[in-house]
Amino acid sequence: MLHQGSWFTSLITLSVVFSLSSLMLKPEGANHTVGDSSGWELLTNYTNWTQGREFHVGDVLVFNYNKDQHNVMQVNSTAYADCGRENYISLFNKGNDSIIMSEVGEHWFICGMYDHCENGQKLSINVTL
Ligand SMILES: [Cu+2]
Repeated sequence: MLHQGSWFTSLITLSVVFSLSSLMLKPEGANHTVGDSSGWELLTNYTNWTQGREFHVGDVLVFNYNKDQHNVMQVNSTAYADCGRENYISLFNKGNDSIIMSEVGEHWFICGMYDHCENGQKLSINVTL
């Protein structure tokens, strides 16, 4: 006859196993490689690139670029509009930067090198739940 304590132990073990498997089944955020194979550079129109895409909280933006030529500045709407480089929110400059979208709303990115932003190297996306 099974001791009552063992029953509880089995139940707890089962529930732990189920919780772990539901965690593993939880869908992860999507990866979006900015500019696809072109990456983050001067000749891509990033407004076109965002067309037909959905960005959700938990998704990851991947910026691939030559770090001697470009960087990624997360900025506010004003800095996005006038390419202001002084008051950026975050600066990324590794050349292969993964940025997790943790908040709902508009997110703005510019290149802070040379006059790249003025020449159109900027990205604005709307992140939803
Ligand atoms: Cu650039």
